[in-house]
Amino acid sequence: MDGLVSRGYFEPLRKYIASGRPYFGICIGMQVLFQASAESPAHTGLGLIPSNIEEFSRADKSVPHMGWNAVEFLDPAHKANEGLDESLHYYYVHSYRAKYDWTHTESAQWAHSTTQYGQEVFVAAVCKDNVFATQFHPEKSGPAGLKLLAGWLSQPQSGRTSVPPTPPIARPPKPKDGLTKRIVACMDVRSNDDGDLIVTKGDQYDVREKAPSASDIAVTGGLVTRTAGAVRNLGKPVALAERYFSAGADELCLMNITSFRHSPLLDQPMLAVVRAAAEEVFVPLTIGGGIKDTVDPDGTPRSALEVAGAYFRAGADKVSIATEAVYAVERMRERATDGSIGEGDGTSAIETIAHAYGRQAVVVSIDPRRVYVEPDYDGPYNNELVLGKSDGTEKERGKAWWYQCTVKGGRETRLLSVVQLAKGVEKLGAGEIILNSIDRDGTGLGFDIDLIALVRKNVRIPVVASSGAGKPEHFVEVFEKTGAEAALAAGIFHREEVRIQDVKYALSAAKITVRA
Ligand code: 1PR
Repeated sequence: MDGLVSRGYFEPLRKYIASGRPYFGICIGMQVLFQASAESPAHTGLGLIPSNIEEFSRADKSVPHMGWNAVEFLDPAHKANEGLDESLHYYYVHSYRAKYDWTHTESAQWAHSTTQYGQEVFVAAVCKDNVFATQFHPEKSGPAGLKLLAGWLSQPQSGRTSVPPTPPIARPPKPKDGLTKRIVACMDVRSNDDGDLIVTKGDQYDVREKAPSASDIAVTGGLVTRTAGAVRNLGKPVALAERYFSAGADELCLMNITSFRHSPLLDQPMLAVVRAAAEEVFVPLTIGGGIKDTVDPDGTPRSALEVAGAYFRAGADKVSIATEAVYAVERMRERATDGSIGEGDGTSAIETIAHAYGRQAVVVSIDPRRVYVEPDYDGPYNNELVLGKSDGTEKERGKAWWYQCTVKGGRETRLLSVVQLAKGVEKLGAGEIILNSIDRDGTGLGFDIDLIALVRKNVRIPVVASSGAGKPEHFVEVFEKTGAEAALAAGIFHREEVRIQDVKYALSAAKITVRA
């Protein structure tokens, strides 16, 4: 609303809509049609729909509502249902919603369809005369969303203004929670030894081949030396992103894994990758690595917010922060004098980006490692000890463990546990956690169920389980045992050992809702 008012668009937009010309609002573009929002009580909306936007209750679910959910038509015979399909899923990402109150006739008449999340039924789309708007993102809803947009764009002007011919009847919807579990394909991107950007994949974060190839043997001054193996090359990032989109991935991640080195914004090659991927991929795209304050080669300082902004404008939907998130929680804990988790000071990357773009746009990627101790250990983090069954080395069998956070892609450990980090970033304003495991990464042994269950029960934001997937059954296991909202894999998809559809068949067979 600030943007609309300061640019002088508020009144022209109201007049435009009143003139009967077509309006298609998406997400916040639907919410501005209402009177006001709890997200920013000091602002007023366009006020066309006489009710307010409120926050989801966290009592029974993770907030933001993030993922693919169904719609239900309020008037099944409605002409404008064309293009929307009750049997398909659409992508939602929001913490605030318009509650569907069918007893409030004036606003309920705007409601075109509803969606259920947890116990709450909210407005999925509004439609009246020339105005159509959706809470979900059609531009990120794969073929289903593109069909809706194409249908709306090809409607004749006369068709739009005459729909609906009579006001729809306000009536209670049938409650139906259609939120699916999400399958995420992740691409770790870095330059190979020739300087080309490639998708690589590590074993416990080591991305170099074990056996050096002929090209890794260097001859200097008659002395033959063997350097480390070549960086594993699993393909080109944009080509792989297109492949996963077509194969039915619900989301994609691109991680710049060498960003712990200097990562200027000027001529950042990852920006071009994101731009090219976003032109072909119509599901949410997360970009991670190097979301931090930086300095361009000409000396221009760039804030993390500017870096994130450049990725959003290039087509990313979410940015993922790892190293800076650890530092921010450490600073927050240092500021607290009473041993509590502490408070943010508004300056961290998580806070500044969440403030500008909303918490749903900020993901924190966590890289924890198991630390084995004796089962009767009584030191720091003993309240987070897991007494599970270790699949580690002989030395680790029969021991207990806790999970320690790392930075710079696992190169440095910090005095922070995974639970402290997860709770800290949630408080700072992160909207989602990608939970990796250095121990499981690339092993194919399955997700670290203990780790994911531990974090899941300590935060109320969505958790993406990551690292270790080796077969479709591992996805069934992680969803059944941990309550994670999404599961991510890399190696098995890159090497084409498992297809995304194989994972979805296994989940459907186990009665876990997925997007077809
Ligand atoms: O610290 O904010 O610049 O972010 C750096 C990002 O790069 C972090 O998200 C970090 O996890 C990632 N990263 C850094 N080094 C590596 C590495 O592999 N050497 N990749 C790395 C981490 C983990 C996942 C992987 C899953 C699934 N890779 O991205 O996709 O473990 O793999 P699997 O299914 O094959 O087991 P910053």
